This record gives sequence, C-alpha cells and structure tokens, in this order.
Amino acid sequence: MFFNEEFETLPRPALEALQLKRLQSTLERVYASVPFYKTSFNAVGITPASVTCLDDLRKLPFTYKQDMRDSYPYGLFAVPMEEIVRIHASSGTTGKPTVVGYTKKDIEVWSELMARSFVSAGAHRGDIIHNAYGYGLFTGGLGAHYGAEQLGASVIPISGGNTKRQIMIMKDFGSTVLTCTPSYSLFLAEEARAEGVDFKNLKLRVGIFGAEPWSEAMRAEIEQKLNLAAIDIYGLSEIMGPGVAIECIEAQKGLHIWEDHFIPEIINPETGEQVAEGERGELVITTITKQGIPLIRYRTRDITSISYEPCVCGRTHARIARMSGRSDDMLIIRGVNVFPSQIEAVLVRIEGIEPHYMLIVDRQGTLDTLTVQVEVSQHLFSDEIKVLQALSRRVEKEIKDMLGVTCTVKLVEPRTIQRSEGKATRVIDNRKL
Ligand code: DLL
Repeated sequence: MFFNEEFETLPRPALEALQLKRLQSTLERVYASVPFYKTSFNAVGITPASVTCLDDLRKLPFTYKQDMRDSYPYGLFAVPMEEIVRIHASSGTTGKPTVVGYTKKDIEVWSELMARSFVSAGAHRGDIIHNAYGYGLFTGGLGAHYGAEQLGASVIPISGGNTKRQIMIMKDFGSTVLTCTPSYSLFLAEEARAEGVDFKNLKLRVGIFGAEPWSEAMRAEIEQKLNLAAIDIYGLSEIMGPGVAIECIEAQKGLHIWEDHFIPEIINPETGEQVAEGERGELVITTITKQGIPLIRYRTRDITSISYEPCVCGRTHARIARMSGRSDDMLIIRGVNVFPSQIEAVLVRIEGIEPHYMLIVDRQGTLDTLTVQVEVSQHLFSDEIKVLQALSRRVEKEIKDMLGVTCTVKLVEPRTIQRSEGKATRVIDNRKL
C-alpha cells in the first residue's frame, strides 16, 4: 500500500534525475537569497552552476547546527517572513533553541510525507490515531497531526502527559494507531497495567515510535507489552520534523528515506569522507524541496548506515538503519566508546529488570566510572538481598562482556527512575573534562 505510489516507487534513474533537478534549483535559490550560503560557497570557489551531477554535491561545504545557532533566529531563512506560516524550534540542551520556519508549501510537503509514512507503517483511512507526541514547538505533535489528517484518518490530538486519561481515551475511543516516543509507550504500558487495563483488549494495531534512540530488543518488549507492531520513525526539526524516514510494515528492516525530497549521504564524522554502502557513519542530509529553510549537507550527528537494496514493499527509496546513537552523544568511558542504546540493549534482555535506567558517568581521580541505575521488576523487588546482589553482578558482567566497559550496577525500586512524557534523559555526565 502506498500514499503516493508514483513517487514512492519511482525507478532509481528517474528518482536521481529528479533529485539533480531539484538540487540545482535549491542551490540557485539559497545562493541568491541566503548570505550564509553565498559566503560559504564562494569560500570554496563553487557556484550553483558548478554542480552538474549528484556526485558534485560532495564539493559543497557542510552545514552544522552551530551555523543555525550563529544565525539565530531567522538568519538561514530563504524567504521573507510574509511567506512563513509556521515556526518550530528544537530544544537545545545548551543555549538557544534551533529555529525553523515553514512556508505553506513546506507544510503541504511535510503533511504528504507524514501521510506516506503512516501508510508505510500500515495505517489507513478509518484508523483512529492516538497522537501522544507533544504539541508545541516540538515538531512531533503537529507533524503527525497534519499527516494523519492528510491521510484522512481520525486523529486524537491528545499530546503528551496525563497518562491515566490517555489510557481511558485509548480504550473508550477505540484508538487503533499510537504515536509517541518509545520510552513513553512503555510508561503507558506500565500505567495501563496499574489501572488493570490489558492491551490485549484494546484495538491498537500499530505504534509509530521515534524522536529518541531505541533498540531492537526494546521493540520486542514494546510489541509484546502493547500487543501491536512497533514501527521506527525518524526525523529532525532542522530537516522537517518526523517523517524524514520510516520503516515499512512489510519488512520492518531499515527506514525508507523520502529521497524525492532529501538527499542522504553517510560520512565518516572525523574525515567528512563518504563511507561505503552498508558501513556505519554520520547521516548528512540535503533538502531539495524546502522553501523556508533549505539546508545543504546538514550534519545530523546521527549514526546509521544506508542500503540501496530493493525492498519487498516495492518502494525504491533507500533505507537507513535504525540509529545507533549520535556522533556527539557517544560516551567514552576509560577509552571505550559506549552508546547508551547499547547498554539498553543489554538491559532489556535480562529477566528481572525493567528497561528504565539512568547512566551516571563520573570521574574518581583520573578514572572514569560508570554507574548504571536500573529498576528491578516488581516480582523480584521483595526478594532477598542475595538474589538481588547476584542480579546486579550478572548485569555488570553482561555489560562488560558486550561492551568491554566496567560499571557498577545499582538496582533501584520499581518506578523510581523518573519517567518522561517526551524524550527520556538517560545520561548524567558529571565529569569535568
Ligand atoms: O525528534 C522529530 C521526531 C518527532 C521524529 C517524532 C520522530 C518522531 P528533534 O526534536 O529535532 O526532532 O530531534 C531530532 O532526535 O537528530 C535524532 O538524534 C533523534 N531521533 C529522532 N528520531 C529518532 C529515531 C524530532 N527513530 C533528533 N531513532 C535526531 C533514534 C531519533 N533517534
């Protein structure tokens, strides 16, 4: 099933020809209307006319989040404010947020790509979409909302929070599709249980989860606890919001990136050079239809790989692998590179603990220390100390075996790690480097 069959299944030569045409017109536009691009292209001696094939894209300089911060709030906009109909911003962990603006056309494109994404996930008209992504400056809520309406489904704009009410509404309104962060879906499952609501008796069929890293093991856990098919959706505010890429329900293997609107590259984050197909590296995206704030070779900092293999679903757009972290959230603990998602993958596999955890990184003298706080399951909680000690030793050993990093595991009481209604915060880094 497709939302826009013609474009979703465009044979690759036609897709690439379209990309080149759209790339060239984007370059012309930004060169003429955004001083930042004129300066940065001139600095490397390139004009839009020097880009005559897709490979020429590599000659262009990268754009960084810092460039957006430096031109805060509207410096990278390529159209006058009269044409901007919506503004979103992504919460920066430090300093000012990154601001993005959309023209009417940008909103139409975004709605279409989200509608395509819903269909790819197995949703259709007649579905009741329970949209628990936050509404506001965050792109999740409104992005999914407009896409659901474009699809012609019924959308419940519940937003995040008030979990008990969410469960009542899901049950009473007969929600069939759930959209929220993967961590919030597990919180919903937990609350439902506490309320005596069994997901087996709900109508939910599909969950569309993204906005934060998660793992295959967590997918298995969500699918089992919520009794639905869990689909991975990717996006970022700078590029558009949710719906840049999504898995298809047919394969659930890799996320199709909508290549008629975005050109993906995977690079080595250190050297900036392209890596081979299938190899891991940082995702770089060039937008080729955006009007409000087109971005050229934007460094997402997200680590993935790309595959151009044909997919069983019939879509011809390349697939990127589940994000395995960010090139900048990677922790280096005693010289070992650690992605929080890797620790999570170990935790969810162990019987007796819950995937609610917090990583605390510190430094004693010159040595890094890693403490993993993780919740013990209710049924083990009242067990004797000996059992619990053995369990922490086991978790420590598994983490050591899998990641090569030594840590201390502290089991904590069920439901004591702070829950998030949006993105979970899972790392506290107390090191002062
Ligand atoms: O999180 C947009 C979004 C909303 C995506 C709802 C999916 C669903 P930002 O707040 O700008 O936008 O954060 C973007 O979140 O660069 C990734 O690091 C991370 N991220 C987004 N989706 C995924 C995913 C939205 N499926 C940043 N897996 C991105 C892993 C993800 N990380």
